[in-house]
Amino acid sequence: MSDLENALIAIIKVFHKYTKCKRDKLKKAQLKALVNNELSQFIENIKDQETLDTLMLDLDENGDMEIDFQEFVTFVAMITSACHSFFAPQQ
Ligand SMILES: [Ca+2]
Repeated sequence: MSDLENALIAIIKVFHKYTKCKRDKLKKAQLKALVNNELSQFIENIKDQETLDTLMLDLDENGDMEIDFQEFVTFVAMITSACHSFFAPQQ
Protein backbone atom coordinates (compact mmCIF):
# COMPACT_ATOMS: atom_id res chain seq x y z
CA MET A 1 0.00 0.00 0.00
CA SER A 2 1.01 3.61 -0.51
CA ASP A 3 2.03 5.97 2.28
CA LEU A 4 -1.33 7.73 2.02
CA GLU A 5 -3.29 4.47 2.15
CA ASN A 6 -1.32 3.39 5.21
CA ALA A 7 -1.98 6.78 6.82
CA LEU A 8 -5.74 6.43 6.22
CA ILE A 9 -5.76 2.96 7.78
CA ALA A 10 -3.75 4.31 10.73
CA ILE A 11 -6.39 7.02 11.33
CA ILE A 12 -9.15 4.40 11.36
CA LYS A 13 -7.17 2.09 13.68
CA VAL A 14 -6.36 4.87 16.15
CA PHE A 15 -10.03 5.90 16.32
CA HIS A 16 -11.12 2.33 17.04
CA LYS A 17 -8.34 1.83 19.56
CA TYR A 18 -9.99 4.52 21.70
CA THR A 19 -13.63 3.73 21.01
CA LYS A 20 -12.76 0.09 21.59
CA CYS A 21 -15.32 -0.64 18.83
CA LYS A 22 -18.17 -0.76 21.36
CA ARG A 23 -20.26 2.16 20.19
CA ASP A 24 -17.89 3.49 17.55
CA LYS A 25 -17.86 6.92 19.20
CA LEU A 26 -15.47 8.72 21.51
CA LYS A 27 -16.72 9.92 24.86
CA LYS A 28 -15.02 12.92 26.44
CA ALA A 29 -12.50 10.88 28.45
CA GLN A 30 -11.61 8.81 25.39
CA LEU A 31 -11.09 11.98 23.33
CA LYS A 32 -8.76 13.32 26.00
CA ALA A 33 -6.77 10.06 26.07
CA LEU A 34 -6.50 10.00 22.27
CA VAL A 35 -5.29 13.61 22.05
CA ASN A 36 -2.81 13.23 24.90
CA ASN A 37 -1.44 9.86 23.77
CA GLU A 38 -1.52 10.18 20.00
CA LEU A 39 -1.03 13.90 19.26
CA SER A 40 1.40 15.02 21.95
CA GLN A 41 4.02 16.18 19.44
CA PHE A 42 1.55 18.27 17.43
CA ILE A 43 -0.82 19.82 19.94
CA GLU A 44 -0.59 20.66 23.60
CA ASN A 45 -1.78 18.05 26.09
CA ILE A 46 -5.24 18.53 27.56
CA LYS A 47 -4.68 19.16 31.26
CA ASP A 48 -7.82 20.89 32.46
CA GLN A 49 -11.53 20.23 32.19
CA GLU A 50 -12.26 23.57 30.50
CA THR A 51 -9.93 22.81 27.57
CA LEU A 52 -11.49 19.38 27.15
CA ASP A 53 -15.02 20.81 27.31
CA THR A 54 -14.16 23.45 24.69
CA LEU A 55 -12.58 20.91 22.34
CA MET A 56 -15.57 18.60 22.73
CA LEU A 57 -17.95 21.45 21.97
CA ASP A 58 -15.94 22.45 18.88
CA LEU A 59 -15.80 18.91 17.45
CA ASP A 60 -19.26 17.61 18.36
CA GLU A 61 -21.14 18.87 15.31
CA ASN A 62 -24.38 16.95 15.95
CA GLY A 63 -24.45 17.77 19.68
CA ASP A 64 -24.76 14.21 21.00
CA MET A 65 -21.83 14.69 23.43
CA GLU A 66 -19.75 12.07 21.62
CA ILE A 67 -17.31 12.20 18.72
CA ASP A 68 -18.20 9.93 15.82
CA PHE A 69 -15.76 9.00 13.07
CA GLN A 70 -16.92 11.82 10.76
CA GLU A 71 -16.33 14.38 13.51
CA PHE A 72 -12.95 12.80 14.30
CA VAL A 73 -11.86 12.94 10.65
CA THR A 74 -12.76 16.64 10.56
CA PHE A 75 -10.49 17.13 13.59
CA VAL A 76 -7.67 15.18 11.89
CA ALA A 77 -8.11 17.31 8.74
CA MET A 78 -7.90 20.52 10.80
CA ILE A 79 -4.66 19.39 12.47
CA THR A 80 -3.21 18.21 9.16
CA SER A 81 -4.02 21.54 7.54
CA ALA A 82 -2.50 23.47 10.44
CA CYS A 83 0.69 21.38 10.23
CA HIS A 84 0.96 21.58 6.44
CA SER A 85 3.11 24.70 6.22
CA PHE A 86 5.48 23.37 8.90
CA PHE A 87 6.17 20.12 7.05
CA ALA A 88 5.86 21.39 3.46
CA PRO A 89 9.10 21.37 1.43
CA GLN A 90 10.78 24.78 1.33
CA GLN A 91 10.45 26.56 -2.04
CA1 LIG B 1 -21.20 13.99 17.91
